[in-house]
Amino acid sequence: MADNLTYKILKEHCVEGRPEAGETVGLRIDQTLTQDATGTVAYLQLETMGIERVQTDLSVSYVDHNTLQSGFENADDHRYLMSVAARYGIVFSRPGSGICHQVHLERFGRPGGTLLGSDSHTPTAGGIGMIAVGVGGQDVACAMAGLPFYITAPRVVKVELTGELSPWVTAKDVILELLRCLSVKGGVGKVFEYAGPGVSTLSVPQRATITNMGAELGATTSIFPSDDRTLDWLTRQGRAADYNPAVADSGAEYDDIIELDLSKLQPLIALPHSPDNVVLVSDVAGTKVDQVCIGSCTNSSLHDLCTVGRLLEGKKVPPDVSLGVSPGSGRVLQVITERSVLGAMIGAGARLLESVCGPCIGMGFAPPSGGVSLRTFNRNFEGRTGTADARCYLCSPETAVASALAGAVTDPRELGEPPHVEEPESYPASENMIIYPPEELTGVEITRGPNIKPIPQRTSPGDIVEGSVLLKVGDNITTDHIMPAGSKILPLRSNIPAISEYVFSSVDSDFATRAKKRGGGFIVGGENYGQGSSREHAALAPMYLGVIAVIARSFSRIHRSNLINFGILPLVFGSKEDYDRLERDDMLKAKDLLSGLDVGEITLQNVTGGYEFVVGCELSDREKEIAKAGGRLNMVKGAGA
Ligand code: MIC
Ligand code: SF4
Repeated sequence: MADNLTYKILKEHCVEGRPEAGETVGLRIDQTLTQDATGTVAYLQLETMGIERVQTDLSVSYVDHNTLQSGFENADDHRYLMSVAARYGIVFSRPGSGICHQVHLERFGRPGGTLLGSDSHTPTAGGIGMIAVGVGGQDVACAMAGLPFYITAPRVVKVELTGELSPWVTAKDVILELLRCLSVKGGVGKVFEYAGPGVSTLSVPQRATITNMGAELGATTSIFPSDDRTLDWLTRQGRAADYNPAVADSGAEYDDIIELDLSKLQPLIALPHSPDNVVLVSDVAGTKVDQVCIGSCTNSSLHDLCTVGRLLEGKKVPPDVSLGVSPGSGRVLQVITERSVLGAMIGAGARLLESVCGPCIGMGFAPPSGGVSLRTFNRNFEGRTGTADARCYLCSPETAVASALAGAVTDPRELGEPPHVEEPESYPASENMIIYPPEELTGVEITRGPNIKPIPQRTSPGDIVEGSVLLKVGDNITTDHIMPAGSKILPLRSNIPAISEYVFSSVDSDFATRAKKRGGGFIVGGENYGQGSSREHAALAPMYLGVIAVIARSFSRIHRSNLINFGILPLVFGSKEDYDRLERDDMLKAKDLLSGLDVGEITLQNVTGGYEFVVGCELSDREKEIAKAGGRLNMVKGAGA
């Protein structure tokens, strides 16, 4: 049978189950990545698994999310992560080395391989032909321990690219167009596989921008074939030996096909507060901007930053616009310094930020009250910038620069001829930022600071559970709503009791107090509950507060598995009416929970409302076992291969 690229890689890595859409399959994972904000909890779990050394071909621990070090907490986390890496044979990428996805693309990703990362933008590596999936830290810890990664085999959508991008239209506009057409729920259960004659017109960094933001579609992952352009780019990174042609069989079959003519696209922009709220840049031209940010794992490649530098050369950003630039990696920063691109940026009035996530995750550079922030990033959820009432827009670096210079949203086509930017023949190695583990691992001490607390655990649920509805929310609730990030909360990622005080704090400041007072209860949500980040804190912290189940109309993939992994049941409403009539504070009771888990349906009694309703609980056999054990950690302790 002629396989598409996705299923070729899945079949090569399948160790359990049948690789057919809808079936649960166990995959061998070649590489893993973690970042500091999800990594500490992932490694605390790895430590309980009783392994001597990681079982993957390569595992990398990055520090890129929280490098503010406004107190001892982050510095201690970094030291812990560095010592765990040395202890278990993991490569450590020091703070300043760059954003995990950009660095992984440059240095480690391999076409045709599998990568599992505790960050939702792990699919960036699909830009060089990897099956790269974002998951919670526990799944990554299990993969490092040599256990298979279980996933529902996806449906594959072929995105047939034809034509070529017009001047000033970019890869960002390609993915914004898909978001405009398909929405933030459009990719659930799917892999987007790019194909067609348009592929060879896109460079690796452009492909990576597209696969990165496939996460915003809710997709399992996105992938491009690897070809001569991939080989050329890897060669410049000094990694020609890692090249491997990864392509679909000719005549490969797909579940669906989307046709996209690149030449028809125009510059696009996502309006507040969702990445799929997309319109033409020209539709909102003239909107005054207060701040412009260039960077993030979506748009901080060398090509992007050189383009920005060339556009800023000899120009001045007006005093009422604050322009910030964060290069994607230390390597990118080094080249833009050597090529005088940085000088052009500084001369124009840009502020240089560290080569980390920074403003993207609300770590500094927050906009002013009610301010408009234009970002080349991938998420513009309400409050994520760190300023509750800011209005955040997402666009390409080209649109961002045109707008920064004009002080208002501007179509980049007004800038005349686009600059031509050449990739360097070879990138500098700058190995000092990457620390390889010692040959001999025994005797390495793990260093733990006082803010690093053990992971709380849940016990198995009984047959009867009861509790009240602690909170009722609407559609598309993000993990940023459930467990906000930012400079105040991020330092608490290694301390679940402390971070749990902030659960839903931006939605309902009394949530944690109410949950604790009532000894837990239920959360009620609408469609696509838990979209966005892979942070398992959005499950772990509610679990710590006693949340028994989330009853929603539908769930995002990563958050649903995180809930199951930490012993919270993801229950699905049978109808919109059932969702509508349930109210906050209603008392709910389930009498047949365990048998209900087996049949996939649980009857809930609304004691306050005086009626019963049935919720779905469709779990795979493996997930049922996890739910009955009260979470996966109870099952995998000491289970390392
Ligand atoms: C994000 O973009 O929201 C993050 C921060 O990178 C998260 C991970 C986290 O919360 O630590 C993600 O995308 O998974
Ligand atoms: Fe970092 Fe932002 Fe990318 Fe998340 S989306 S990995 S916070 S740069």
